[in-house]
Amino acid sequence: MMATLTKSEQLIGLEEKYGAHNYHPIPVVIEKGEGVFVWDAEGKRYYDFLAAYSAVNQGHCHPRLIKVLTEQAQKLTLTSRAFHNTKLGEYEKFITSYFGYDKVLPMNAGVEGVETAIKLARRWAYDIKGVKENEAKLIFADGNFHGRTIAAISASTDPSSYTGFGPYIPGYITIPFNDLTALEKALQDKNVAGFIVEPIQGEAGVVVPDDGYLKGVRTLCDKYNVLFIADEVQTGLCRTGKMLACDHENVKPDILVLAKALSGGILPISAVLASNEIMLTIKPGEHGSTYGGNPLACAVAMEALKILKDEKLAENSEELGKLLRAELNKIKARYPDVITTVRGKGLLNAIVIKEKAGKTAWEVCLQLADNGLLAKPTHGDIIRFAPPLVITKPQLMECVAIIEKVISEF
Ligand code: IF1
Repeated sequence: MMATLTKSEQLIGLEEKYGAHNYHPIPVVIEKGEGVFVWDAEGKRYYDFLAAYSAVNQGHCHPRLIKVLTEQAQKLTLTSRAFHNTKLGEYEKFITSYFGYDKVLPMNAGVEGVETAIKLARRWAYDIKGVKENEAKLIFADGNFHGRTIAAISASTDPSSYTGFGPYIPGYITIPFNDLTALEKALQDKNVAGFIVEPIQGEAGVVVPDDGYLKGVRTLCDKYNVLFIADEVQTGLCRTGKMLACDHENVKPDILVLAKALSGGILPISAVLASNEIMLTIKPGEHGSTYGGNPLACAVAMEALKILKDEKLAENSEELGKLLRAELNKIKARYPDVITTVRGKGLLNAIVIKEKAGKTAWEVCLQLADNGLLAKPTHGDIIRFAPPLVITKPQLMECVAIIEKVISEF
């Protein structure tokens, strides 16, 4: 007699049969989300320690976002940019003054924001810097992750991102992350338009550069008349304990790319912010997207940004991030043969697991799930811990207890 499958098992079976196999998820099927919690199809509750890779900084289904979403959705959702709409101008004014830039170009996915930044940098190089047409170069950091499009994976140094998808976009240079000497050497090439970098490398496993690195990048980009392009898709919007990761060193990138928590996990919204000089190099009809700047996204994004400040999420991220790392280091000290590294900034953190008796970070994550905490490994042995920024101290301590229990049983 075939045992009856649970609802979760049935649903996983449907994905297996009818969906592309482009992911290998932790075997948990989520049905409901609220704040720091999610519930699976059987009603089991978990702490979400991934927050959809920092898209749910405001917490799952934030009531203020759901209210704005449902109100706007009953009025107008999409016009395309063939016409104006009553939310776009209000949003553009709001977000440009929020971050201190002249203009914003609204897109949808984070990678579309990165692609837009690439196009702006090249266009600025030709029209303003005077680089010869089709000669513009872009510098990226080893270990980068900027998304899954051909232009993004052409910059990748991770074979699992680029293998089998060539030929790649020309005019790219990669240099070691956190290495100002290597950057200055690459900047000797007069055709360089910009340096695109994550202020903290997320996918690489929460790699935090030395203090002063971002300031050094800013200084070198000024010295060589090259655009400093910050991909803050994952590090931005209070995740690292400041509004932007660049704020830790008080540096202002020439082009700022935002996404993920710009909608608080409600719908895909990205934004590229820049000066008039840079932004106005793209003329009408030369770039855009069907949903870019749609009124639903504009309404939700304004509310998502207001929540960050109203609920002081940067301060909470800073304070609880310090507490989390202190607690993780205590666990590391007790189990040095399991945890080799603890690193992060704000509530973007990671631990490195030493494989033991054939057990890996994957098994740790399965055990964490069994104990009611969701996390996922990256690059095999690194586990990212990045809960929604609305987490409270008691909730964080409960999660620390779960992590300690699992590590002790490893
Ligand atoms: C997936 C990774 C994280 C990003 C940075 C641009 C993008 C991302 C710094 C593109 C997206 C997501 C993609 C998502 C998982 C997640 C991720 F594991 F893939 F690498 F966060 F580290 N710049 N990161 O982190 O934004 O187009 O996805 O909206 O499953 O691929 P997107």
